[in-house]
Parts: sequence; C-alpha cells; structure tokens
Amino acid sequence: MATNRTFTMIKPDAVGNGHMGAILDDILKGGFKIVAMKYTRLSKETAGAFYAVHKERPFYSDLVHFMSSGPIVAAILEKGNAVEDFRKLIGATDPSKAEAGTIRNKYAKSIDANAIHGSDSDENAEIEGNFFFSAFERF
Ligand code: 3AN
Repeated sequence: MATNRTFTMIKPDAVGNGHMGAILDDILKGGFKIVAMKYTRLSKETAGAFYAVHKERPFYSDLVHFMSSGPIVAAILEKGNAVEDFRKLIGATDPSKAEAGTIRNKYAKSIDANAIHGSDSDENAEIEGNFFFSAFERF
C-alpha cells in the first residue's frame, strides 16, 4: 500500500498567492486520489521537526521560517507509482529548472519558496504522512 502513496504540502507562498485551488485541481487531474487532507499552519517547532533531516544544511533556518509563515495544505495522495509520478507533476526543486506545465514551473518563484512539497521516497512518504495524520484520519 505504501508504494502507492505519497505525501504533499502546498506551501505558504502558493496558498498566500491564491494558487491552492488550481494546484489541487492539477493534482486531481494528474490522477491522484486524496486519501487525507488538512489546512493548517505550522509552528516553528513543528516545521523544524518536519525538516529535521535538513538541520545541517545552510538554508534550514530560512526554510523553517518560511514554512511557518502562513497556512499550508497537507495531504496524503494515492496513485500507482505515486512518489515518482508526483515528483514529475511538481517539477524540479528549483522552479527555473522545472519543466513547462509542472506545478513549480507554473506557481513557484524561487528555490526556497517553491510552492509545493513531494516526498522523495516511499519510506519518507510514510514517515511524512504519519507526521501529519493519525491512523483514524486516514482510510
Ligand atoms: P525537494 O522538496 O524538491 O525534495 P529538498 O528535499 O532538497 O527538495 O529540499 C527541501 C526543501 O528545502 C525544498 N522544497 C526547498 O524549499 C528547500 N531548499 C532546497 N534547496 C534549497 C536551497 N539551495 N536554498 C534554499 N532552499 C532550499
């Protein structure tokens, strides 16, 4: 089951710029089913814990500050080959390198405010989904 799921967040820049609906539409049109979803705002502590794997990277504190700067949408998505297909749908981390038509190409402005997150492995999809959703919130 985990191999057919991924985890995403629509980031504060995209929500703040009014792209939440269009991005959800792209996700659904891309063939992903929403398994769980919440609209919330991360505290600095929660954002720091979510991105703890990046603690040693130079952009960590800016990333935590940015991710706690406004509301986000967190969701678990389901589709065959979910992790890889979703990374294709969102495009490269750096939006200037993201292919035309991808979510980051359309809605992201910079590498730090890049509109959307997508898990990079089945294992991380599971960990990240569990970070946001308890067992009874998923089905
Ligand atoms: P992705 O989200 O595409 O998997 P990661 O895991 O390398 O990218 O980075 C996690 C997040 O950290 C990115 N979504 C982006 O917001 C931020 N980030 C990555 N690289 C940089 C960078 N060089 N400068 C600033 N922020 C970065």
